[in-house]
Amino acid sequence: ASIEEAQRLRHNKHYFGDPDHLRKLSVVSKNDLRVPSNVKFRLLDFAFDDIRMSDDETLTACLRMFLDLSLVETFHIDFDVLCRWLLSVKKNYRDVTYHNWRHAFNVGQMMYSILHATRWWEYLGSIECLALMIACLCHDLDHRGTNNSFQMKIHSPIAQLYSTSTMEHHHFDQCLMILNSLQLLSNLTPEQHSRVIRVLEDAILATDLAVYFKKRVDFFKIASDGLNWKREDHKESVRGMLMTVCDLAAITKPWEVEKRIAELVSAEFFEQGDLEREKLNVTPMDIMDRTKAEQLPMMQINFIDSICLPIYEAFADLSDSLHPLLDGVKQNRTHWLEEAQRA
Ligand code: 5BB
Ligand code: ZN
Repeated sequence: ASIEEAQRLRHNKHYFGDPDHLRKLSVVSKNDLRVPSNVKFRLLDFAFDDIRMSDDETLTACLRMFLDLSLVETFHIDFDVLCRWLLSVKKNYRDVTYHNWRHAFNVGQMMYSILHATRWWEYLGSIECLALMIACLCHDLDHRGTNNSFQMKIHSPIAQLYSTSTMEHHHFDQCLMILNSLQLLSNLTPEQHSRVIRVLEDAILATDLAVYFKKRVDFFKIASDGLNWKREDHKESVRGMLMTVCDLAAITKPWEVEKRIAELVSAEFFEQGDLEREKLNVTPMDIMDRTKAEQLPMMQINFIDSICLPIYEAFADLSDSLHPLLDGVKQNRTHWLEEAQRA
């Protein structure tokens, strides 16, 4: 790339993609013969694991998912723009221990595989599916590896802007900025565009666990009384809960994967705990206190019982195809129990 081009790119706040890199991705033409099929990366597999994939492969996998859901076609999304947008999204994740691009990518893959397995994309509608896929890839943008209460404690400007769902509002802001600067949705009608943004906002805000606790009561009622796909309030509830299901899906994975990811979650919590001790002179809560690392198995069991089992159970009731997720949670519970007893 020429020096001018490099400078131009550096001055564009939200596009950080290396142009050669982009070219490599976008040689993939409209008929998409060069985007590996979903079979190659096992993208439809609930047990999907990204560990052996390169960063480039995660990006082409995203292209594959968007193509496969017919989103590129349906919304006349320019292929080069989609490539640039994906590069920008990836670049706007920080290199933190857990809440990084790989986490976002895994959440997107989980949404894609659930939409397929359940065939719910037919009921949800294409606008909603587009919004959900964008939401998954963007839902933790610019995460700093610290939670909402930490933003409050350090009086971060974001916490002054948003007193509840602090980081989630910020992730949504970042998402909008990148969407707008890359013009990903420029070929949508104004009505489609505003609908995508509405659904997107709900979906990203739904990834705040506090919101999940508030909204899950209604969802459990819908799941037990019967979901009616004609009702907008039912669909809205399902979309929010789907975001949580995808966000927490590490807990459904084969034990080796779950073990590895739980270590990452734990390490990031400990890093916040260290900051709280060193910079704020406060005693961190147990989950963030590395002197209490031996409690991890019991914490995971508590996490499974109070947060995960209820929601994966409700989804297994809504669709038989989602039973494997519930089975995965139960298997991991058994493993964590063994670990707890070993100690
Ligand atoms: C979660 C809610 N929090 C405010 C207090 C702690 N709890 S918890 O007791 O259910 C808990 C969850 C305790 C420890 C945990 O991990 C220790 C390594 C977890 C936990 N959370 N375990 C996991 O495997 C995963 Br995945 C998660 C989710 C981490 C992301 C936190 C942000 C959630 C957004 C939906
Ligand atoms: Zn997340």
